[in-house]
Amino acid sequence: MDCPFANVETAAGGEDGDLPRRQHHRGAGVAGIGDPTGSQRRPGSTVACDRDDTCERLRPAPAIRFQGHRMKQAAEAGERGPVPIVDISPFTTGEVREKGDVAEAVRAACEEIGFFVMVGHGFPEDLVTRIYDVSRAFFDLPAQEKNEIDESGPVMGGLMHFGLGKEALAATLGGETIPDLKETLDFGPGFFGDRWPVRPADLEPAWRAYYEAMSTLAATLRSIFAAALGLAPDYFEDKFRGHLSSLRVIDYPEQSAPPAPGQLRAGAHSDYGVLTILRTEDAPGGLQVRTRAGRWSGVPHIPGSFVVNIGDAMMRWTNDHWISTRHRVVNPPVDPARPTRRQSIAYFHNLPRDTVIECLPPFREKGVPPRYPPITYGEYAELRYRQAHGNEKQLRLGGG
Ligand SMILES: O=C(O)CCC(=O)C(=O)O
Repeated sequence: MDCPFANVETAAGGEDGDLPRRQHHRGAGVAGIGDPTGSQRRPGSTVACDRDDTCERLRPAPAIRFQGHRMKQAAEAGERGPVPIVDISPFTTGEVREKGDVAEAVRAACEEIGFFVMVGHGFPEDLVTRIYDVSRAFFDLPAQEKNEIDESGPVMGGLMHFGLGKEALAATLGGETIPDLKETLDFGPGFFGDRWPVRPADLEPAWRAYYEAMSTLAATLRSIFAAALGLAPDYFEDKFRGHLSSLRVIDYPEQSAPPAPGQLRAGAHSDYGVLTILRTEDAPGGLQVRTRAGRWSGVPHIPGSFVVNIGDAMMRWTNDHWISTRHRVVNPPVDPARPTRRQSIAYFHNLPRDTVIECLPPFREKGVPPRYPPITYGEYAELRYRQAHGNEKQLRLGGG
């Protein structure tokens, strides 16, 4: 709960996330958790999950491909699942018109669901394997050794370790919720943490290499966002100089005992920052998003892809035109024969402390005040942190 990176906003209260796993266990072929309307879907719109009976597994929307300047829109997304797949490669290699097509696909995704599955990104896969393996090696250490790394500490750019049950993402403005069934490591060059452990020896270099490469990918996304918003390609560049981004690796262990009622791998929340780039793992008990219609839908896992979503700061920046969508990680089904451990890697792209978030030019209307007053990112992050953790806790941001 002390983690400065905790992405908190919305409670699962009153939603089906509160149901214990056994209560929403359904048979194959029937839409699962949190989808009261699922059984009325058009035939072929979903495929029953063959491994995970706590969620419906959606057939992914087709990747957006480009033929000449004509983009094949993933218009079927509504039928096939709400999260579109966007191939961003033409943005770096394509013609002007193709770049525009990518920007348009991203704009539509950000307006409609706030999530997309990004392919064609060019991120080095060996860095993913490296951080995955070395983090797994840490999580496999004896608890006593892991717990020598604290949730916070005096080291700028240090590591933070949150043991199992130490965070409840669905904790909201005042609401207490049951802890998530996960263990995490966090790091940001601009955040205080504890020392890096002696073993695994490659932990710190692997994390720093991944962070650096992710920051480059985030820069590409910034220019896609600028194009999507009709802004100059470098519009966001000075605003992100010295950005306070962070990395988190999350271990969702096997569940040897049934979760408590309402307990999830990660409770429903929205991210409070600007943009999240997530590598998921194809294991039972995965990521779901809450659609505008209030339905929970699985996010497709495409090997080698990243799930991109915008956070509350971006929603505020766009005067609520782009949406920061609630998401959660559900429990795996009870099946002793199948491994269900899952590990994901999240890069949270955030602003520097002094950047002011105020309604972006495309959303300013003459004579109509924006929904939110200008606020620096530092003030905003502090506000959100206190909302989630109480006034006695203080967010320790670096970066000046
Ligand atoms: O592990 C996942 O798939 C999602 C994690 C997440 O939403 C978060 O940590 O904010």
